[in-house]
Amino acid sequence: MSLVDKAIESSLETQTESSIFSDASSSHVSESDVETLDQILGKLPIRLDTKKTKVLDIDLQTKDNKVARDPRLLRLTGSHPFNCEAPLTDLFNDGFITSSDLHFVRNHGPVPHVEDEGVLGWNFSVSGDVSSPFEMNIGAMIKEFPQYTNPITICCAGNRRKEQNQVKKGKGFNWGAAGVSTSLWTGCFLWDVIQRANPSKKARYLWMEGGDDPAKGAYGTCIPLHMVRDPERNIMLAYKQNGIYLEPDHGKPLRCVIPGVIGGRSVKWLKRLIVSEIPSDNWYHFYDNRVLPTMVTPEMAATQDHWWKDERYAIYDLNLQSITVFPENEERMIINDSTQNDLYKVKGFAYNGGGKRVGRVEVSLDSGKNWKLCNLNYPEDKFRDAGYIELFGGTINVCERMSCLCWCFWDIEIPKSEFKDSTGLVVRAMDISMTVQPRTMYWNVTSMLNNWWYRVAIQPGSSPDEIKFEHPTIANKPGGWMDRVKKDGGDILSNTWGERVIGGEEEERKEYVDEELQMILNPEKVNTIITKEELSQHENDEDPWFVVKGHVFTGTPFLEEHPGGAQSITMVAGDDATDDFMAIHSDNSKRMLQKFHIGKLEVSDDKKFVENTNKVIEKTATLLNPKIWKKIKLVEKEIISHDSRIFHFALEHEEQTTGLPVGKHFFIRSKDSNGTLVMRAYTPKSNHKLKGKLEVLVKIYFPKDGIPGGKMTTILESMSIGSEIEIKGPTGEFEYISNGNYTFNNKPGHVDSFFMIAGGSGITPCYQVIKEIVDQEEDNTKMKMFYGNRKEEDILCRKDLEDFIATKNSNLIVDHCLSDFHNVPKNWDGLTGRLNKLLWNQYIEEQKSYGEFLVLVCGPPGMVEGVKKLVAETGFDASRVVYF
Ligand SMILES: *[C@@H]1O[C@H](CO)[C@@H](O)[C@H](O)[C@H]1NC(C)=O
Ligand SMILES: *[C@@H]1O[C@H](CO)[C@@H](O)[C@H](O)[C@H]1NC(C)=O
Ligand SMILES: *[C@@H]1O[C@H](CO)[C@@H](O)[C@H](O)[C@H]1NC(C)=O
Ligand SMILES: *[C@@H]1O[C@H](CO)[C@@H](O)[C@H](O)[C@H]1NC(C)=O
Ligand SMILES: CC(=O)N[C@H]1CO[C@H](CO)[C@@H](O)[C@@H]1O
Repeated sequence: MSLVDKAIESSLETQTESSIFSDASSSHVSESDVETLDQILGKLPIRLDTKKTKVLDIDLQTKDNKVARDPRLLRLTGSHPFNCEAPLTDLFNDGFITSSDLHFVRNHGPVPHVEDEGVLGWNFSVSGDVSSPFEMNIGAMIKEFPQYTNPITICCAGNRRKEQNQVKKGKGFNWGAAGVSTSLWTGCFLWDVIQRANPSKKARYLWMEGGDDPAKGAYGTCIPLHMVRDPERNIMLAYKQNGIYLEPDHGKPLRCVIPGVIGGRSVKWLKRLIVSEIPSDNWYHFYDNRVLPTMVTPEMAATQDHWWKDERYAIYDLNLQSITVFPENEERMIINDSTQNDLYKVKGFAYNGGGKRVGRVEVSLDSGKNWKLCNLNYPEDKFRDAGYIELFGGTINVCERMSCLCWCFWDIEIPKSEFKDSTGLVVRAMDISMTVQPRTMYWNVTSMLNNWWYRVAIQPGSSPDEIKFEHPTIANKPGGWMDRVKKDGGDILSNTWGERVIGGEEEERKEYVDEELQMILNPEKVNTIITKEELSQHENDEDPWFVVKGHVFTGTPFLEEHPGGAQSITMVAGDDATDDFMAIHSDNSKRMLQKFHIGKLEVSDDKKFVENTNKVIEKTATLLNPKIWKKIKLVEKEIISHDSRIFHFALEHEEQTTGLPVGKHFFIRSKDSNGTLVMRAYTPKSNHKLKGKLEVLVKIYFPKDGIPGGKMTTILESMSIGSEIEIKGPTGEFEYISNGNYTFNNKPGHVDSFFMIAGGSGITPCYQVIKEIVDQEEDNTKMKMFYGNRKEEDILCRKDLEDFIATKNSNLIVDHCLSDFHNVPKNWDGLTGRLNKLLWNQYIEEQKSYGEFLVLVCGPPGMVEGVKKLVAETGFDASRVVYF
């Protein structure tokens, strides 16, 4: 007889006694909705060969490239680290026990990798304020301590955070309402293990540390020791979930499972247990899992450390929560003469912290004036009633405790007619200490433990008989009533949740102002409608139009002047350029767009203007496409000096080249830690003939003296190996062909010599041209470069330049110049100071003696301005200067 059969058999034997908790309401629950214990256990264990998980493409690019995952999971922090929740309805439909595939995941970094064979040998230690510290492995733990299997709900403290972020953005990413899951965990009672080490009487906390390695060192936190001691709390050391070894995302091979407490304390990949008189000193313990007082602003939190060090604001027990699942978001209901008396079953779940039972759940269709009592179903009681059951190598011993450590389900049938004139359905729970969920949000800077009434708004549908439901927010997607109300200028936190109340007292409404949109619109053009037909006729290089935020702009008058060159405009011709435009332009540049506004694009569902990043990747011979953002993966970060790096990226396949003409550049873009898109142009160090790879030389601008660091360089610096960045191009007005032939502003030309002026990391475009000339033996174009840096150690590619000089002899001369007089080395034989008029004139005279020449300039803004001034003052022909 299998374990499951045995479990079911023993459960049937003991099921005759009814639960002491069976209240009147539970008899109203229709049987079809409630899983029996047989059904719950019959689904388990979920066999490996029927699992839906596999290693997904998106993870192949990251350090988690061995971790199988369910594609239904919604990623909340991009591809990596992996933080996810299931779609709310899928989570609910999975039943009382959530399969490990759909269980929410909170990771701070890459997932440690342990093979099945390594599980039993995994060591962990117990030390600190104990008289007998020890280390043991999981195999010994299983043999030497009683083993238990228990259903336990784990919930992230950030569950429903997206709602708080809608009110005001705090710290932390957007969780929907499904950051909660329940599984059967197998392992030992943590106190049994701690007790063996004989903790001191003065010990108050148990620190826990994982074997992972996120940004701030191994994740660690703590839990008050009295909770560990308490059998009603049932804190476990678990090595199995739902009958099989833990999945990597859920802590393989060993984790703490701390019921009734925020999920952040259930440390995964557990390595160390430390008994102490004081709370953990781990970075994550201080700067995570706290609810700071509501008046603490993000700015105060960022600058005043004492808020984080105050143990009073650390959160342990979860708070009371109830969430509606049905009606779903965007669900529709027809209420007419023939349907109005039909019953609709509203359904959801609830949970509470500290083992306290949810005593009642109520819903209201009139904003909380009148409440209806819902049926409540506690599947955990079925385990409680069943006595001892052996399952998965442990004993189910829920019968030994009164605490409620799992979620419960509620439902109520309501005639459809009652939804007709309602503006929304709110739900609230009350626990057995009569604590009730609050009507208003307790906004806090970490946006944790958000548990105000869960409100499903009711909106008119597409016909007079139809209504439509809206949840507050949707994980990982736009939409929901909070978003709508905000755009309508409503106050989400008002008495009516910001809704317009028909026939009611009209609240004062703020005009919703999209400030960025206002900056770019010409008030005289906002009512001119441009059809898509018209727009498509301007998908060309001569008279390019483009779209930003639903409005059409002409790029034609600006083709000449645009600092990024005509190509940065023509590459978005006929397209939606919103993201790119917003990412790169300052408020001043945004205002300049007003002049080029020609009207509003007609609205329809045409998907052409939606994101162009998701197009299918074809195996093209060259990477770059001026219209499509492609993804490339970071494979190596080479540290050149304290602030210079060469980032090595892998192209889409090994035979691919970049397709970047010599002298041109590309854009890379990515989101910063605040989710704002940042985009910058770069020229690579690697050659266009190099296959499968791209090397980008970057000087990192670190934050200093209160000045923030470079936006893009900060992103690049923090990229982990295996993560991706988007690239598009080529762009630029200048292209070097060979033997002195080039094109500039689409016109061909020929030179005998180049005079290059480079500053700092601005060497890269000049470097490209030099390398091309050096590589072609017969190319005798002369090159003179003035290369300015602050200090000698800032000089980039010095060795390469020396090798080039050795190859090309007198055809390449580099004058190094240091601008920081205080740091010129004693034996320095180069120039000092900056490029001045005297030097400029000398260089120009020398160039004239070679014949035709162009000046190529690339450097920091100050240097470029300096050159522009020299050009103007000396009356030099500006059309012969290329600014990269
Ligand atoms: C666990 O500890 C034992 C004894 O110190 C050691 O021999 C063994 O290599 C350790 N196992 C692992 C996987 O590190
Ligand atoms: C009411 O709506 C249902 C569902 O759309 C439809 O089948 C039915 O014919 C409607 N009845 C009346 C009286 O309009
Ligand atoms: C993110 O936003 C905060 C608050 O607006 C700001 O202080 C911080 O500099 C931003 N970070 C980045 C990387 O832009
Ligand atoms: C350079 O351009 C000239 C015309 O300007 C042309 O005759 C010559 O073939 C070109 N050389 C190369 C190598 O492209
Ligand atoms: C401290 C803080 O930032 N509190 C905010 C809480 O949310 C309200 C409602 O939007 C803001 O007005 C407060 O500034």
